[in-house]
Amino acid sequence: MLKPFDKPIYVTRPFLPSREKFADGLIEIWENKWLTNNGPVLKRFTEKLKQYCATENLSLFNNGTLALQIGLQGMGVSGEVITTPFTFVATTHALYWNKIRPVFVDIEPDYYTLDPEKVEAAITPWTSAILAVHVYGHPCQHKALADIARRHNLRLIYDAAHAFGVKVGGVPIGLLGDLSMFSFHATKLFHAIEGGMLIFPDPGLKTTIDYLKNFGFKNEIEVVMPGTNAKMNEMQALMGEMVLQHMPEILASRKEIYLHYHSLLKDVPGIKLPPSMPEVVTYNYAYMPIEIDELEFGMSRNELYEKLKTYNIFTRRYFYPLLCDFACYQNISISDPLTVARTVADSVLTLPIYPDLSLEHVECICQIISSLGD
Ligand code: T4K
Repeated sequence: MLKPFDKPIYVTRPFLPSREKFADGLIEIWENKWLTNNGPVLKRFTEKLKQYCATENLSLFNNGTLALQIGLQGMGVSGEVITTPFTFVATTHALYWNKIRPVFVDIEPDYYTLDPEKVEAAITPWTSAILAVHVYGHPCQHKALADIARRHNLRLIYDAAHAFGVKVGGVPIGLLGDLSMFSFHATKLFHAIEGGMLIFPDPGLKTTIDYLKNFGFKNEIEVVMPGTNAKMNEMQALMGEMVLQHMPEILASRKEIYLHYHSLLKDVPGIKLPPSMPEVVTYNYAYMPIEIDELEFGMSRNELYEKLKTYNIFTRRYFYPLLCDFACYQNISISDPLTVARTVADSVLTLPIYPDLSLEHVECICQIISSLGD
């Protein structure tokens, strides 16, 4: 039997900038005595993100969930929204808090993003938008979705929580659609401890979104809409600013790890890997999903997940169970059988991937996985 790891290997670990540099940044914040509410570090971070994301139209938040919730509210999305069940719960929660009915349709089997044909089939007179997810950073089929949205006069909204740094045809992914939300949570390849960002092509949306994240205040004495409190603070902005400087190394090391996994697992019977990305995509290697075929591999996904824990390897079943199977969404009626989504949710396992994970550790993880199969 192969030896367990001495220390736990988690599905992810946050990238941390130098502690000394972060401490220098804290001195600046201490001197400013400005901790939140559109402070100077946040303003500087915003300008750097505008450059990185190639847009003027963005707004920062304390987390991605509230960013998406406010984005939907700001755009006045209502009625029914067609969305995926194969995502993190926050995607649907953002609809719930806007009193929008989610209509779950299936995903496609290669990259696990919304199947455009299923989207079109689910449109009703009450549909107002499509909420698609670039799950694992895999870009959705944008052309097909945008075509459907245009023909049926629907808004096209992306949950791009996993997709920071992804480009399609050289264009940053946030520029696709009517609105994109990015999560800057500690578990993401780019993070601000916690945080979120909205990007939107309509500059007119900015004022509304900025009011909504600050209680609806227009000025000291006017509240023009029922907003909430979803502002990013100065410590978050400082972390984000520092991590942003390291994006090229973060992406390069994730790529190396991802490709190493692929080369070591591609011939293991019963393990399916996502196909290589289309040429036009610059990927961010956000997650390392594999699918387990129980018969061929000789062990179920759940058994493998449990067995790996005995080796001190903590993989995750992102995203199982399907969202529509959670108690709070179980009563929503669904017409689509969600065949692909169900199969993927029951067979997928996301393996550890983060910049500090050594290639030697990747080799050990793959040896252990291979040894557990038949
Ligand atoms: N849409 C999508 C598609 C999303 O995936 C998410 C978030 C959202 C929307 C909402 O965005 P936010 O509001 O979160 O900005 C994690 C994250 O909390 C969540 O942000 C993320 N998606 C989701 C996919 O994963 P958990 O419950 O799996 O995280 P947790 O705490 O179990 O962490 C996973 C592992 O990461 C740990 O076992 C160890 C490691 N870890 C984690 C933290 C927080 C660290 O090493 N250090 C840390 O500080 O949800």
